[in-house]
Amino acid sequence: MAGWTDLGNIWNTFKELDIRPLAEEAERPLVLAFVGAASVGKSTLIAALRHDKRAREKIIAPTIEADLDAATRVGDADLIVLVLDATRGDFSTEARLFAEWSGAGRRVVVFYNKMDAAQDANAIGATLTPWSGARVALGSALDHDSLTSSLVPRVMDALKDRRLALARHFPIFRLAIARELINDTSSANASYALGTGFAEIVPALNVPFNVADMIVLTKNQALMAYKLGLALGLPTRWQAHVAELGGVVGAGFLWRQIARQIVGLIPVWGIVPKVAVAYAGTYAVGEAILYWYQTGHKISGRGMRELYADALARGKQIAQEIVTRAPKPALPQVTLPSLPRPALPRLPKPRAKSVCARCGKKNPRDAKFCAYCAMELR
Ligand SMILES: Nc1nc2c(ncn2[C@@H]2O[C@H](COP(=O)(O)OP(=O)(O)OP(=O)(O)O)[C@@H](O)[C@H]2O)c(=O)[nH]1
Ligand SMILES: [Mg+2]
Repeated sequence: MAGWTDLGNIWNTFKELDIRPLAEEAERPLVLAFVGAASVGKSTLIAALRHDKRAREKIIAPTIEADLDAATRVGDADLIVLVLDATRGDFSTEARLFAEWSGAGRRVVVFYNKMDAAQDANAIGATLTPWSGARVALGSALDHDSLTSSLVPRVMDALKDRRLALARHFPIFRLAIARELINDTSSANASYALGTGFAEIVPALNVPFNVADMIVLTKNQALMAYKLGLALGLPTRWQAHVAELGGVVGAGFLWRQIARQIVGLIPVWGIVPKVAVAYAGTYAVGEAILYWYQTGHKISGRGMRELYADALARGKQIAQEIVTRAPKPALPQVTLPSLPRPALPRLPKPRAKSVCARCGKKNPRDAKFCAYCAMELR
């Protein structure tokens, strides 16, 4: 059972979570097939999928490359990317294949490559008819930005149910999918905080949640951190995530630090700050992990403060939006200071900490692994 001092520490929460289904989903094979005429840019595009991988990371991206006359090689690939050369005009073979695949219920994204070399946008417009209703992207396999803005979102949309595997095996999708995970979890936590009613303040922690809130919000955060690690290509063992990300997000003080900036406003604003803190605390954890991924470094103290400020600004805005949208619950017509203190369990005295033999950092006494370096604690 986690003690008060552990509340909000996402790394200690792992012991209680069943993360196997997530790991299995992220590892389940996902095959992308690239089909197109000779020299259309298939190999270049497949190579571009590795963009954004970590230095020295070995990626095994399961792909199939097939010419138009070998299109049956797509087998049962999860997604077919039909690659067209935007500088050419006759796509009748491609149109026939597309119709076949659509009829068979296959997932297909059509990609006009070599847009950098295409002269005539009108001519391209005239070739769009066969793909009506399909996901169509235009860009250049030589230009990552064009892929990020066109192909990446359409493939993500086609493979919504396979996000973790897609990001894990094809690094070009990682940042976009990580952002989606962060936004989804932050919003889910904000909605949860809204649903649990008026703000209460946990005395010692000084955060506007009760114990049950803290446990649920922190679990969601822990799951998000784990999913992010999976999406960003970390090993599936959660201890490996603690080792890489433990120091990155700190040992659970995020709620408190976010809350400290806002908690005094609760009597004035009612429910909004609580929802904003739920959003911002989660968002800041996610962004700190992304910062680590992009730079290989833990975010600096100053960077973290900027991140909080940004997270909080977003949190307030989103909180206002969802509070306005939500059906109005019958909230008590009293302001907080006049409410009786909720009957919370008494805080136990801070317990002795166990010191990590490897890094010397202190951990809660009942922790089994060091939150900073994942060393097993005795
Ligand atoms: N201008 C431009 N050239 C590209 C683009 N994508 C690929 N190319 C070039 O097109 C040529 C063929 O690219 P590949 O990736 O080998 O094409 P492929 O479809 O794999 O070719 P095959 O496997 O031989 O059928 C290479 O010279 C690439 O550099 C693009 O977006 N713009
Ligand atoms: Mg090739």
